[in-house]
Amino acid sequence: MSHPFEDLPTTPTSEEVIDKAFSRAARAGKAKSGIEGQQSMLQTASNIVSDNLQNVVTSWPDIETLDPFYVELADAIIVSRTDGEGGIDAIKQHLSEVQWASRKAKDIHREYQGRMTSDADTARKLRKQAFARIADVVEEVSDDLAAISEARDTLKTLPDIRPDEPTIVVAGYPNVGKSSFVNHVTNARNETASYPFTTTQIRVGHLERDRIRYQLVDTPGLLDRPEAERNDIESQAVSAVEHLADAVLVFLDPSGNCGYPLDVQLELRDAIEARFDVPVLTIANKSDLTTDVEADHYMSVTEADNVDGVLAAAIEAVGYEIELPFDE
Ligand SMILES: Nc1nc2c(ncn2[C@@H]2O[C@H](COP(=O)(O)OP(=O)(O)OP(=O)(O)O)[C@@H](O)[C@H]2O)c(=O)[nH]1
Ligand SMILES: [Mg+2]
Repeated sequence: MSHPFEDLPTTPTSEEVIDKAFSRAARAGKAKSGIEGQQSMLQTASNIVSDNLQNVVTSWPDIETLDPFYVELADAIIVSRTDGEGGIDAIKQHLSEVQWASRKAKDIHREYQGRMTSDADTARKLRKQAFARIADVVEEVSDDLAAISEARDTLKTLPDIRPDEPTIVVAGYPNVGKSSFVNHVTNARNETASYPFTTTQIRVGHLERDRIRYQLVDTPGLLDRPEAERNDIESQAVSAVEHLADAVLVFLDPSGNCGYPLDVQLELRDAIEARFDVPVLTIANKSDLTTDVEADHYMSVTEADNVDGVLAAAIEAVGYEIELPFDE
């Protein structure tokens, strides 16, 4: 189980990078004396700074090669966490600043080492000068490191969503029975992962049919009201979900017990049908109360009536075919 941001290591602060570099340098300096001691200190400090900053950059997945679902979702999440500033492009920029600082630390080393050859006193002075410049360079990217660190902490908490797995998205107004359905058919309340997404979370459950793993995505707070009521971030999250969905189930509650009149529920269904390029099935839930609406399928989750039928229809709509290696 993993998503592309799961293994991102902690991002160090600029102070941590500087402290580590200079304390290691002090140790390295003690092992030698005179000019050599000073040179060894500079080399150690420069290496530690350069390597640590480089690690920050290389630990990030290559954004260009990520599945568009993750790019879009990460973008929305990072923007939402930084008051509308940033997004994936900002992270790329921060990473390239850190990359610059990593190279700069090496350059400073190169620039000074040739000059630290006359006598120990001069070497010491130059080494101190070089340390100050290295510290300045790291300081200069402290905001970049902080932004990367924040993005990393947020992205790590993404639920494990597999863009490549056949996916059924469950949509519909609040209280129509979406979660009841997902919990019923995935039979795994514990497996559902949530993402705290502004007011919203994406929940994921899994089930297996004919040895194919299907992903069920419940979208409370997202695909549960008119598009006009969504803010930018939520709209972007919907775009992310568009990349993900292989079929969409729009749940209706014709009883109106959910608290929303049927006509607005049908409008939402029409909007989703217009927006998604994959099969969209209309599912009338709470058939134990009423079935007074036109729909593709009727069920009652609480009475366990035709829930499996709806699931089978969804799987059929996904139409996923596994390619067997021995098929001719
Ligand atoms: N009578 C009846 N009630 C149902 C049925 N399915 C779900 N409910 C009830 O409807 C209420 C809402 O169900 P949820 O599954 O939480 O609805 P939801 O769509 O996930 O709601 P949000 O998470 O708020 O978007 C609960 O009290 C369920 O017990 C059904 O088939 N018949
Ligand atoms: Mg729910």
